[in-house]
Amino acid sequence: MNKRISMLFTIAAVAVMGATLFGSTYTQTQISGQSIDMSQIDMGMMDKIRSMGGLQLVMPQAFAETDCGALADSGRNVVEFNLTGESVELPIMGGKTYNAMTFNGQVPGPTLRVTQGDVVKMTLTIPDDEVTGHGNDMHASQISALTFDSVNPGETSQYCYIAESAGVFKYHCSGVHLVGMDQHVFSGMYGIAIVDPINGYKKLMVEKTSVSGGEVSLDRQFYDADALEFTLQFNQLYLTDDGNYDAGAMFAHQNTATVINGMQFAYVPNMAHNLLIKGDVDKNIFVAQPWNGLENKQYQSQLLYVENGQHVRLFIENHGNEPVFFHIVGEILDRVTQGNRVQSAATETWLLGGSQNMIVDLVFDEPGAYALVNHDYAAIYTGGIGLFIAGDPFNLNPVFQEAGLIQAPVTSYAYVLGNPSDAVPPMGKNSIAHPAINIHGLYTDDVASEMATSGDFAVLWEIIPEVAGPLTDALKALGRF
Ligand SMILES: [Cu+2]
Repeated sequence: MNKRISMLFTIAAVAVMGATLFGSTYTQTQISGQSIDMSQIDMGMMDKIRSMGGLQLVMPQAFAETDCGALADSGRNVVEFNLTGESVELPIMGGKTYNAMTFNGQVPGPTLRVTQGDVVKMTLTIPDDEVTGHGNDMHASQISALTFDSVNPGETSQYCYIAESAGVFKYHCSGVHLVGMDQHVFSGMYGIAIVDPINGYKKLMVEKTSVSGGEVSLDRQFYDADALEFTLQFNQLYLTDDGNYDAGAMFAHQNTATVINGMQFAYVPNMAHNLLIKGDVDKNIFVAQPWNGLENKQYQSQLLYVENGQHVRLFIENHGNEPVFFHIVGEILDRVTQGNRVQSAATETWLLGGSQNMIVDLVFDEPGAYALVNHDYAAIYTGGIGLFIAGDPFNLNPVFQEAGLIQAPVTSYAYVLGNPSDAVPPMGKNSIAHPAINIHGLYTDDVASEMATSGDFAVLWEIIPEVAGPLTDALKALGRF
């Protein structure tokens, strides 16, 4: 470790310790800033607390509810969530790799999906040969922060909590007793938990207008709560040229890349799309296609396919140090929800600070390509962009039919090519199943080959070479090129 980096680590550690030590001072300041109206205080309650020995005695009782044994028999549904901390090498744009830290060999970590009121039994295992300890801080829980302390190599820890609040919640490594937390998170140790509302999601109302008898009037459209769902997790990379975490760059807020679900430009066209739309695998149809070729396997970029007139639900989390100005070029966000509360409707862009999330509901009315972006230009040009393709904007149904891939026209290309697995959450209370899911994401080869063996996913790097011939013939037969 060179001197500059080692000094920065010291500064990081001191900063974290400082925040921990002085946390109580901040709280004190905040409390003294408020005026307390004594007439509103329940004196009986105050006496009870005093007779119990003060607030400290009440607290352990509340935390005791998170005991795994007691919660297992509480009549609640128990969901097990098993994570393993693993340091691995993963690719970045430009044919290089970086030293990643992961939960279960993938970035982001697996998405946990539960229903409000479920018990989550979280088990974190750190293998013997892992180079460092790791912890896991689950934002969906409401338990003592001490629970999230790190686990040493060769050890396992477990805690349980009730997922009481609906919404999207981050989870992330807490470093080694908080030290290096920034390094572990920015190297890949983050993910989300989706907590579905116990009564399900709400119908979506979209305001439109219609014309009748020469008069324009409001025409509200209602969509069933069931939706086609995607997850989009924003973050940054702070890396040195040789792929190590650059703490100096992080402290200076000088990120080297913007990633969505762990990758820069993960959801842009690839050579198969070039072939279908331009008749040539080498003719790029988008300004940046860094993950173009089949040799990229699970890392080859893929597109996000939706139907027109379909209720689409996006679970979005900002894991990064920079704000996300979430916008979809060509669309309006029909509804924005945080927690289980609607924050906005018919809005163009919604701001997410660090470790903040939202659920966006929308409907794509017109066939076309729609770019989802962090509308910070520095973020867009460093990888914070992806494409939704709605309906059949490139008139490919005749091509797919001619090539014998489908019998009848399809309402989205997902029926032929599937949607990328890293953007598809587990099925929940009001999920519409994706027609097909392909293997895509910042996975280790072990994880990708396990997925391929399961038979649940389309392995496009094996399928595309088989259908490239028939597709080329179909394009020629239809006189496209
Ligand atoms: Cu870690």
